[in-house]
Formats: sequence, C-alpha cells, structure tokens
Amino acid sequence: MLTKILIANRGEIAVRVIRACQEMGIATVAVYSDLDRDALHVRLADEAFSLGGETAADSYLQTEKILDAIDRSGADGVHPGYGFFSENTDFARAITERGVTFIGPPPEAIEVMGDKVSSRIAAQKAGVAGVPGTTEFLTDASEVVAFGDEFGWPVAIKAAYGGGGRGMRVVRSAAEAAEAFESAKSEALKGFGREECYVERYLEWPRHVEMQIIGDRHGNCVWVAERDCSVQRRHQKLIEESPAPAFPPEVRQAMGDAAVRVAKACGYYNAGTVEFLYQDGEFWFLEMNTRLQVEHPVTEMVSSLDLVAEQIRVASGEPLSFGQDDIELRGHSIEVRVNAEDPAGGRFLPSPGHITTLVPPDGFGTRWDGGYESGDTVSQFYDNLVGKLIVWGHDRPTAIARMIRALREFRIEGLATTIPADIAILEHEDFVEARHSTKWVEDSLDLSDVRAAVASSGDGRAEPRVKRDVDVEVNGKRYAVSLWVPESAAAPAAASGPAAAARPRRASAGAGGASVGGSGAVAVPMQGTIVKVLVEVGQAVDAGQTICVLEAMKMENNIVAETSGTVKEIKVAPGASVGSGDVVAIID
Ligand code: MV4
Repeated sequence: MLTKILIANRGEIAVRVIRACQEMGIATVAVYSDLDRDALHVRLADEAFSLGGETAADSYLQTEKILDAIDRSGADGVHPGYGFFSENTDFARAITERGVTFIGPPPEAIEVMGDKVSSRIAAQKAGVAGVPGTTEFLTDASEVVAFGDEFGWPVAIKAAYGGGGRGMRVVRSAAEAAEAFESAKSEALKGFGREECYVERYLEWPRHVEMQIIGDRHGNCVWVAERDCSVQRRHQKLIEESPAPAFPPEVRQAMGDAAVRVAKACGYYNAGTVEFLYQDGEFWFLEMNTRLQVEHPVTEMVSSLDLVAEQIRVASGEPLSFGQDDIELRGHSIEVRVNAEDPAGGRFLPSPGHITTLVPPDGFGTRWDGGYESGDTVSQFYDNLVGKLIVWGHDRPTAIARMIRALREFRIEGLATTIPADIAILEHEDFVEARHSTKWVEDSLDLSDVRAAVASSGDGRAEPRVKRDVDVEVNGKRYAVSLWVPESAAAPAAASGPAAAARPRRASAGAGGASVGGSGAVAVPMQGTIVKVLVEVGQAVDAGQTICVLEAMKMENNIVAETSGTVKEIKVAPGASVGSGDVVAIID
C-alpha cells in the first residue's frame, strides 16, 4: 500500500483526497501557490511545499516544481485530482519513471480517450455505438446532405478533435449544410488547430447520463452507478444526481455493461467515467473521462463505496475487493455545485472574493465537500467552485426536498454563489418531473427573477447581546419589557473608557449602519441629538475612532469612522438634531 501521497491539486478535491488518505493511515503532502499559502488543503495536509506563483500556469501547472516537491517529500504516490495534470500523460510518465505511482489510469488509455475520433473507434470496437454518423472525415458539404437525407434531419457537424461543444453545428436542412460545414471547420481550426469534421444525427432533447466504472491492475473492472448530469449551462454542470430519474433498470444494466466493455477495450484501470447521450430509452457513447470527476460523491452516496479510497487501493496494486454482484445501490443522491458566481438574472457572473462567513448545512443525509472555510478567499485565478453540497434520501422526492432545505440553511456571506439558481431549478416542475434535458437550462429555464443572495456581515460572528429593561405603551397600556439588544446598540457613550476601546470595531456596524458600508461617509443609525463632536476638519482618524456622540433614546452612542483617513467635512455641531441615515462627517 502507498504510504505517502502528494496531492497535485487545490480546493475541495485536494481536501477530499487528503481526508481519504487520513482515514487510510497514509501521510499527505500538499502543494500550494502564493495565494494558497493558508488554504484549507494546506492546513489539513501533514506537509506542504510552496510552488510560488499566483496563476495556475505559474503554480499548479509547473511540472518541475511539482516533481521537485515529490522528490523532497519522498511521496510514493501522486493523486492529480481533476483538471491540472489529471489527464496529462507526460506528467504521468514522468512520475512513473521516478518510481512514483500515478493514481490514475494508464497513459495509453488517456491517449486513446483523448480525442473524439480514436475514442469513438475504441468504443465501436468494443461493440458500443456512438450516435449514428460517419466515421470518415467530411470532405464536402454534399456528404452532409446525403447523410441527412438518408438518416433524417437535423444533423450535427462536429469537430473531430474538438470538445466542449466548440465546432459543433446543428444543420436543420440541406440548404444550411454548406455554410454550417465551412463555419464548423473554421471554428475547429481556430479552437483546436485541426479542421477535420464528421457528421452525426442530432438529438433534440437528450439527457447526459454517465456511468462510473472502476478497474484494478489485474483485469477486473466493474460499473458502479450512473449519474444524470443534464442540468448544465454552457457545458458547466450545475446539479448531478444518481440514479438517473425515469431510467429503466434494463437500460442501467446495458449501459453499465457497455461502459465496462469500453474500459476493458482500452486497458483501463483506476476510476473512470463513460459518458452517454440518452433519449427515448436509447443511449449512445459520447466520450470517456479518464479521471475522478467532480460529481463522484453522488455515486458514493448510493453505492456506499469510497471511490478515492478504491482509487488508492487499486493504484497500490491491490485487486478490487468486490465484484459486480457485490455492488448494491440504495436510495437517491443529488449534488449541487456551489460556485462563487452571481446568478442574478441568469447571468452567472464570476464573484470571487473574501468569504466572511461559511456555515454549511448539516443534518440527516447532508454532506459538504468544501475547499474553503470562513475567512478564506476565493481567487479569480482558479476555478470558483467553493464546494459541493451532496444529499442522500431514500427516494428522489426526499432528496430534492432535503437539498432545498439544506441550501436554504446554508450561510455563505461575503460573495455571491449559485445557490439561488440551484433552488429555482430544484423547485421547477420540469426538473421535479424529469422533463429536462441538456438544453433545458439554456433554452427553457427562465432565471430572470433570480437574485443574488449576498450578505455581508462583518466578520460573521454574532455580536454579544445585553439585556435592557424598558417601559413601553401598547394601545395606551403600559408594559415593562426586557430586550436583548446588540451590545453596540445598547452602549452608552459614557462607556468610552478602556472597555469601549476594547470592543471590536464592528460595534459601529451593529448600531444599524453607523456609517455607510465602508465608505468615507459617516452616518448616524437613528434619530437623535448630537451632543459632542470629537474631531476637526483636516484631522487624521483611524477606522473605529469616535467622530461624534449622538444622544438617542436616552442613551449616548459613539458614532465611529468605518475607514481610516482625513476628516474632509463635518456637517453637524453640538445640539444639532439628526435623522436616521444623516451623514455627519466625510472622511477622505
Ligand atoms: C450532441 C448533442 C446532440 N446530438 N450530439 C456537446 C458537447 C459534446 N461533448 C457533446 N455535445 C452534444 N452532442 C448529438 N449528435 C448534444 C450535445 C450537448 C450536450 C451533451 C452533453 C452534455 C451537455 C450538452 C449540452 C448541449 C449539447
């Protein structure tokens, strides 16, 4: 068994792998960029090595620096996570040559599955069909027309060496063929440096259903379960689930068998995923992903397998400890990707930044695979996935209800996340009834009413509260009531000695926004009378310093500066009456 694993990745997937290693008694080594010096994956690992740099290209993609960290740490295995080096055969070979185990498939399998043409041929050889189409490259638009006339319209022209939908053109009639062929070729050339295209039947409303497989180095390979990843936007998955809804057991069995045949045909071992398009009870091979995927937890929840632990065992040379018939699937699991993106109006604008508060939901069947905690920063330089919320329920309606409950419970403050869009999707009857497809989010779903739920709450900790007894009159009847109010709202100005100075600065914000959101305008939070002005124009002040004293509700309140700077203007004098929100001073 491997004894020390270097994780050549960051964020939630590095955390995920570290946790599995810890449970298996394997030492962990993190690597980090300058921006990730204090990141969660670094905090959790036993050892960590600096890569320097800020962008991914300057840090996590620096082969020599990672090889150096492997040498210095004495790691005997490397887990690449997803992205970065996970499907890089030069990297896999370089570490293997050093006698270090690459926790992933053989490089030859990565190569075969690396382009659409050779993967389609490999699947075909294994007896697994892709969408009906040509296997030859197109030379003339007339071939597109001949194909459409024979197999029916619409057809799809696809870039042979493309991916992610780039270079794909939908052709609805013979008249559109010539222009579509030219534009597909030019996009393919620009995007991938190769212009070869082929044609296939275009499916109008398919679902993306993928099958998890895992194999060992002794020729054993099993399928675990399928995932439905149809809820996507611009090829970014938003929500994944297992089992696929409205998916007959005989189709699951046939898809599982097909996935294992494809894997065996390319000599595969370790965890992998075979992607299919599924429509009207039929499925067709799309491509194979030769890595652990973001959405692997839903498979873990329904199968009870720890896929990362299994990856490490088979990479260590152990045979799979279970056969196909030992896999038992139970219940329903859904994953939501929580990204630092503002989904307002369906736009999904990147929203990196400082996370002031992160309190994930908890409770029965609720799992959070996160890469950050309160106080961490999501950098613009990396993937903005904050983490993944995964739920399990005994059936799909239970899982949907549990996910909606958990998302509502989630407290993330300081940046915008995709959570409001996820709730809108989970509540939509097309999703509930499984009438969606890969085109649903972009073509049918209306997210124009979605608002970002971004709250900022200072440092996120609740301010201490104090008891105040007051007399109130309700409809002329007198009551003595007790209020538990934030310390700052209750604080009399008289307490301006050492105790007041020791109070954290957020006391000003707690007073209902004593100054306007970190700007230089100092405003009062409530109606009252200015009794004292403590600064002069031109004076330098620090954030938190008292500017004036407001008497309100028989108490004196310190009105403090939110930012440091120079007093530019004072708008009030002692004795002045002010209303809630009035600006009393400007700090520059
Ligand atoms: C298709 C298709 C419909 N018919 N091929 C887009 C990316 C590439 N990996 C495959 N893609 C598609 N190929 C035929 N013949 C619809 C898609 C497609 C899609 C596929 C999987 C997941 C999301 C998708 C979103 C839009 C279109």
